[in-house]
Amino acid sequence: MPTADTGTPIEISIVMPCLNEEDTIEACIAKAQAGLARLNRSGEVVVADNGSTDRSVALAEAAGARVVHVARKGYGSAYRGGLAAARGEIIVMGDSDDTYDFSRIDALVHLVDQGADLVLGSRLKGEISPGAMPWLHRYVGNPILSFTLNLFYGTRISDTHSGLRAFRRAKYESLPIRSTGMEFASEMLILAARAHWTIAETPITYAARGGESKLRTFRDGWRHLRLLLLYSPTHLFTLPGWTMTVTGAILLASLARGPIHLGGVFLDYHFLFLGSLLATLGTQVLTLGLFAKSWRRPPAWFTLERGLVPGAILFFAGIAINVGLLIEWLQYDFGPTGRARPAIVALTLTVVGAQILFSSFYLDLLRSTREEWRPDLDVDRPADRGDRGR
Ligand SMILES: Nc1nc2c(ncn2[C@@H]2O[C@H](COP(=O)(O)OP(=O)(O)OP(=O)(O)O)[C@@H](O)[C@H]2O)c(=O)[nH]1
Ligand SMILES: [Mg+2]
Repeated sequence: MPTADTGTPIEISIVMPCLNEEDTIEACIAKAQAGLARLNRSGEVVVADNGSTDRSVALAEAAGARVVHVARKGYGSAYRGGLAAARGEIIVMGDSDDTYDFSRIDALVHLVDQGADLVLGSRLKGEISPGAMPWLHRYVGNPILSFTLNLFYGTRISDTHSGLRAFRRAKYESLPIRSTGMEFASEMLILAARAHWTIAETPITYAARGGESKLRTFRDGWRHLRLLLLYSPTHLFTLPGWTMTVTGAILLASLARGPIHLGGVFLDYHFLFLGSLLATLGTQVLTLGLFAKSWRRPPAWFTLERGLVPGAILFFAGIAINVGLLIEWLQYDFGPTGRARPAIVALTLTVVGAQILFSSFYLDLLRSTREEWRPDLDVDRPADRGDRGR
């Protein structure tokens, strides 16, 4: 098998992150070398280590791998360092705990050859050996995170947490990945989806790992979820914001004149308060969503006046209702008027209107100070995509 040492261009780099995997690293490298031999392509095995304290590094070197030492801690950092050092045209990445069979990477590589931008080994379409994946990961964590990623980013990936993947190095280098931890795996998929990559899957077998797991279920699960939310202001702010605002507006409009009966259900002040709360909170969340989106690219429809006009209408409508109530009170010679309902509606309109007015100024400031957008984030949203991941 020709390798880097012979001076032959390297066709395939197999990159593995490694943190204290002395029980399995040799087996993984041997399987990777067998996989390259099966493909009959030139290749290298790169092991990315950032702090193993066991014999992993020595064993990896002795087994013929090139060990890359990465200064920064974390799974994502290790991969970023290892991938930056890889020289092959095609990259296959996977864990060094002997859970993935690197001797059978041919299916992944062939799909890259056929034009897929990213190929994922799917454990769910393939086989998961007994004891390889804890119940909590298999039936709770992975399905929830996969469902969320597919929903938010318009992909149809069965196994978003699969660590066995293949792609072209040049394509990978176009992704502005910044994760340092396990959420690296999700960030790669989000950015690939946004960049309209063709994503393919092939069934693989997932074996039980040797050595100790480095995954901390709740900490790492949260890091994935956090990333999924932060990359999608639409799902984090805009959709919940609209839901709250519209529900609040309906409650306020229905209860402004008096209580309502829906069958045997009686709705009164509490639901009016709830309507006020939802409308106020919803508007705040919506404006935060606009700010978040504007950080990347301000909405094309926005002008200061388009924000100020509806804000002023709502604000002054609230003030007008309050002035009306004041006049009524004066007419009652400062006595009780019992007009709490319109007062609640008025206060909501005033708060929501003022929120929109001031947010519009803030948004205009953001817009005028962000003439040059960050090029690494200036990519289309998944909703614009014609071809979704297959
Ligand atoms: N260099 C480096 N490698 C890491 C780090 N964390 C994890 N790894 C490696 O990344 C791979 C994935 O970690 P695992 O502990 O196997 O995580 P997992 O596959 O999600 O969980 P298990 O199902 O328990 O195996 C393994 O090869 C680890 O050795 C790290 O901080 N630095
Ligand atoms: Mg593992």
